[in-house]
This record gives sequence, structure tokens and C-alpha cells, in this order.
Amino acid sequence: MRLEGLELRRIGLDLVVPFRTSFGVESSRDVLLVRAITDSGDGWGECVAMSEPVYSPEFTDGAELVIRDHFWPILTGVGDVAAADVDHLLDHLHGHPMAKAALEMAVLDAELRASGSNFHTLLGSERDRVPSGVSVGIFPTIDELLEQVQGYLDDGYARIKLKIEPGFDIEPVRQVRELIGPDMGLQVDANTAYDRTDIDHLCRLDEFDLLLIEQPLAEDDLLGHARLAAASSTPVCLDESIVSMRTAKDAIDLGAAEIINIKPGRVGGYLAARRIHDLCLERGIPVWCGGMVETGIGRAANAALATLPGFVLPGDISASSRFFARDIVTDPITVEDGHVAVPTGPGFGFELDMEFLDSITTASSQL
Ligand code: SMG
Ligand code: MG
Repeated sequence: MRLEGLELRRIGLDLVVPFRTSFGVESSRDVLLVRAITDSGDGWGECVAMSEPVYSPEFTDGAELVIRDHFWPILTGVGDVAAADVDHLLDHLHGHPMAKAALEMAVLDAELRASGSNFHTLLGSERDRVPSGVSVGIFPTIDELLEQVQGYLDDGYARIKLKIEPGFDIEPVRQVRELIGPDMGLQVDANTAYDRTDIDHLCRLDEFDLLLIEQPLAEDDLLGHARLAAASSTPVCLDESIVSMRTAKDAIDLGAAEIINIKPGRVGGYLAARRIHDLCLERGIPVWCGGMVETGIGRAANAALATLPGFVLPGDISASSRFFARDIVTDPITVEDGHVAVPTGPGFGFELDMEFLDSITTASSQL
């Protein structure tokens, strides 16, 4: 397939409720979309970088720049390009996994559409729906948190994830556990807000029978996570720390990752995500699919990825309406009976609502 051009498009989407984590508040999403223009048709990818480098070092402006000035000149210079080649071609350029993932996704979407296939089929998995979990932000009061959680219970989600930070952890978790009862899956995510001196404190969460505690310590603190895993009965799950196959292997060998959150953007693409899934399956490490407040493009792809057999825990694949009043796809993800349906259309399975997409486009350039 010949890559003839690239469109870099920025869109702005307001969130229905502000989403607060230990690193800040998001009220709207500034998303970079990549359109691969090929001799066999177009494909789209979504870059999951946020506007500020608060979750990881990447940010939207940086992703756009590195694609335009560093990735594109390489890809245009090689003649025919297959999606499976993209990560090797860009491998000598350090970092920027979210930007690489968006580009690979656009090429893969074009490739799959051109051949009349889709990502779900490429993965070879049989499931046609996956369980849906919801990630709930930090609120000024526990009462407000409980009200939100009750709403998500009413929506039928299969599990609840609570964002925590120092000062908003034990008590909110206790009250949410009381509200949802002992059988509902509950987990927490600290986005690196604690350090090794907090290990005893974090062990106090053990009494709430959590599915896991996600990334409590710094992303480069594998040893600290291993110490917490040894001290705590709650399984330790890594998110930010897992940026490659090597970090995944090391974290497993060190006992720092009892569970892994797989996010394609964080590891450089959907193909790398599948390889890390395969490693975890072989090593007996349960995985689940994380979320980056994606639009219907990324969510469709995540739902397909989560059909792989190692994804044994519900992912952060909530309904489009959990974040957005209107999505950029014609068939946004909904939750029914605690599950989302895996899209069956070509490519990554979404169709864009071009009229709405154009109306929320804030900038666009074509290479
Ligand atoms: O996409 O449903 C979603 C959000 C899931 O909590 C979520 N993501 O660390 O796992 C995580 C966060 C990262 C993004 S927070 C803006
Ligand atoms: Mg996380």
C-alpha cells in the first residue's frame, strides 16, 4: 500500500462532567486525529495524548509536531508501507509511543478497509462483546462520589474503578464498597500519586476486597511496586510503568506487576499491545484494556482488542455518553447488560460522522 498523504486534524470535545484524577482536571478533550491517505483508500487513527504532559511525557502539540517533522518524512521515503512495518521504521526515533500508535492505527485501518477485513477478524478472537467498566474521578465530597457511582450502577456497568490520591482514598473506598455491596468488582487507580513511604497506608485498602490497585507509585519505581505487592493482599496492577515489551517482562519478573493494564497508545500501537497481551497470557498475568478518554475511534478499537483471551478483567471501555454528549462516530459505544458490543464494520469498525467532525475541527493540515 502506498501512503500518499497524511491529514493531521485537531478536534475539541467537551466532557459531560469534568474528570478529576490525581494529576488534574479534564473538562474537554483536545484530540489529534490522523488520516492516512493511501492508493487503496483512507484510514483513521486517534492519538490518545492529552493536552499537557501530565499522564506521560507526551502531549497533543508534541505528538502533532513529531509526526509531521520526524515520522512522516521517513514513511514517505520508503515506497510501499504495511501497518506491521510502521514500528520498525520508526524504532530508531526514541519515545513518542502515542504518536507512533496513532500513525500505525491510521495505516492499519486503511489496510484493513482496503482488504475488506477488520481488526476483530485480524485478532482471530471469537467474543462479540466485552465487559464494560467505568472509571470514576475524584470529587470534592464523598457524597458527590456516591451519587456518581450510583448513576453508573444504574447504567449497569460490570465494575467500578475509583481514582484515588492521598487524602481521598480509604474513606471513599469504604463508602463506595458499602454502597455497591461485596460482589461488585471494585478497583482503584492512583496515577502515581504515592511513594514507597505509603506502603503501610496502601495496605489498609486490603480490607475492601479490591480487584486491584493500579499504579500507586512512580512510573519508574518497579522495585517499590514489587515491595507493595509483597506486603499487600490487593493485586498490584501497572499502567504508566508498562511502556514496552521489556518493561512488561521486567515488571513481571520482579513481582511488580500482578496484573497489567494494556493501553495501545502507551506501548506504541495496537500491534505492540497484542504482543504484550501474548506475553502476559503465556506468563499467567491477567490483563485488561485501559482507556484514555478516547472518542468512538479509539473505543471501537479497544473493544476489539479486549476480545483477546488474556483480557480477563473488565476494561475501561465505558459508553461514549459517559464522557461525550455527541461522539464523532455514527454508532457510538453503548453499554448493555454490563457489556459493549464489538464493532463488526471494516477497519477498526467505526464510521465517522463527518458533518459533526467538521463542526468540531479546530485545525487541520495535510502533508
Ligand atoms: O477512558 O474511561 C476512560 C478513562 C480511564 O481512568 C482512565 N484513564 O490512568 O487509567 C488511567 C486514566 C488515564 C487518563 S485520565 C484523563
Ligand atoms: Mg491508570
